[in-house]
Amino acid sequence: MPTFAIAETNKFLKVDMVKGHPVKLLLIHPANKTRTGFLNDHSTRFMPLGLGIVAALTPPHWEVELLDESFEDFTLRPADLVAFTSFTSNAPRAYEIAARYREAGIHTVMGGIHASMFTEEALKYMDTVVTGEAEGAWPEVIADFEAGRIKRLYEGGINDVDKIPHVRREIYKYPYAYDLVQTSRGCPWGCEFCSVTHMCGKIYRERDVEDVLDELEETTRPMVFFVDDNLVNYKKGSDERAIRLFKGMVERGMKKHWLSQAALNFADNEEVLYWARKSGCTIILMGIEAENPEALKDVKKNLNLKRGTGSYETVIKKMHRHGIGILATLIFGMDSDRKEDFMARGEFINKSTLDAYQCTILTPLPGTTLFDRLKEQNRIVLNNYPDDWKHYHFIKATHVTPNMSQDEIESTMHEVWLNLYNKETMRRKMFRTLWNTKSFMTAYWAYASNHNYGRICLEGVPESNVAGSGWKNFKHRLYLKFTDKVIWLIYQLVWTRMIRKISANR
Ligand code: B12
Ligand code: SF4
Repeated sequence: MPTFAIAETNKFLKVDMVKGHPVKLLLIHPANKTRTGFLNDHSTRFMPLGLGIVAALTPPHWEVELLDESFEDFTLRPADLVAFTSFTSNAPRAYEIAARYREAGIHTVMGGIHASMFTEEALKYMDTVVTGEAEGAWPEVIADFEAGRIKRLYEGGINDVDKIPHVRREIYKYPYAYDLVQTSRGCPWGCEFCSVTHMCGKIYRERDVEDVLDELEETTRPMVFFVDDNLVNYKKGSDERAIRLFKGMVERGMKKHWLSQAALNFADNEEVLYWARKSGCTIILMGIEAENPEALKDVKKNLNLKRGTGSYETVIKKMHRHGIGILATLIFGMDSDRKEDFMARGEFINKSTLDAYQCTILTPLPGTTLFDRLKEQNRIVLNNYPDDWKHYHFIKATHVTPNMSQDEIESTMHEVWLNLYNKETMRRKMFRTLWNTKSFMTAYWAYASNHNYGRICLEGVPESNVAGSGWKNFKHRLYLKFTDKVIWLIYQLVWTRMIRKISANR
């Protein structure tokens, strides 16, 4: 008997294991189809790590399948229980798919960041909602479902790191370029625009290094993304822990190229940088946010204020000396920002030795103090929820500032994007990275990151418009065409071959 039929009859009935039917859990990672820039390339499609943990917490008599809409369009497929994870910007799509399953009488569950931050809303569209971490709730959800008494709401809370299981990686049947691994959770800084402190707690919770190394040995891809919010925390002993982790990777002979997220303190200890590079660190994503202290104050980026904006170049230089690149995130649309501040921030990026940059519009994510403040000030303009959540991907202005309208924010941002993500600037940055880091790999990663993010921000803008100011000049045109060919060749040789290899191993 197909499991689909079991589900239809079993919605609130006790699941009868004695009959020996495998029960099927379908995990869904929905994709926001209104913003396809995130989905066009292997390097911007990432495995949903939370669902790998949900799978790991599911008893072995369950069959588990993952449907990732970044790779595959949704089609209604058999399941007894359907579980979603979702960012805010994907929530409307999760609700749309859930409606199809609910119509078919199949029980739907949603967990993850959006469901945790906007629980009342999620409860309207799902049969069950799990807030917080799966580790604290999923075993109970499954037991209750099997017993025919599944509840509407479960609270997973924040758990001891020893409870985190190894991610069940065989569910990732798609050709993801990176394996995602998390070594710590939590952040005490509470920047106004960020949900991490609310979702993951104020205390850094660091996993045991040997356990992380064991999990790393289970990964199959040559590239790893450590998804920690700050790989080297501001906790006593964090440097030593990081060194142990990186040294461990070298000693166990892992040949990985990796990236992660970290703050300015990443460059404090030369030994951390040395072992990071030796273990395969290529680029570090860092929340620079702004070059101007007033803008940092607006969003309570105290971490950078404490160090001072003058420390940026020293940090970059130290990382470069070890061959490590820096992928900076920068925010536009703070309260004090005017058009000239947008342009100045763009110019700062251009002139700085930052290798790659993600320039986004300040966005009030649900559950953040920014959301509460802007809501109270009646400044959120895209607020027809849940539909408007689809615009909360940082590329669209969802609020107004005291100095700028929604249109002004968007058109000025567009100008900044064109200045930074044009072919000429990206090529210049790439050669500069090569010069500064003496690493071909780092230069290529930085270039690829800029290229990808530019494509995401300038989605729909014709290629000729992003060519660069010199596009009309013959010499420049020749130069761009030549470098285009070289980069395409490298892409074919290295990247495409690797993706094919990963696909063949699935
Ligand atoms: C890695 C990461 C990315 C990666 C990969 C994303 C991916 N596919 O997983 C990349 C770089 C692509 C990315 C991009 C973006 N990201 Co991001 N990202 C993260 C980060 C740092 C870690 C996520 C992670 O893997 N954590 C580890 C796993 C284990 O945790 P988890 O997913 O939360 O899962 C746990 C619980 O939530 C729960 N759970 C999760 N799902 C489910 C499902 C069920 C059924 C149950 C029971 C439980 C459950 O249990 C899990 C285990 O405890 C988080 C910050 C953070 N600390 O969470 C931001 C974060 C998720 N990103 C965020 C944002 C805003 C973005 C971007 C919009 C930014 C941008 N414009 O560049 C884009 C959007 C991309 C897109 N495609 O839509 C926000 C999301 C806020 C929100 N309300 O949606 C976060 C929270 C950071 C922040 N600033 O607040 N991101
Ligand atoms: S932006 Fe970074 S430092 Fe600030 S709260 Fe979020 S994770 Fe912590």
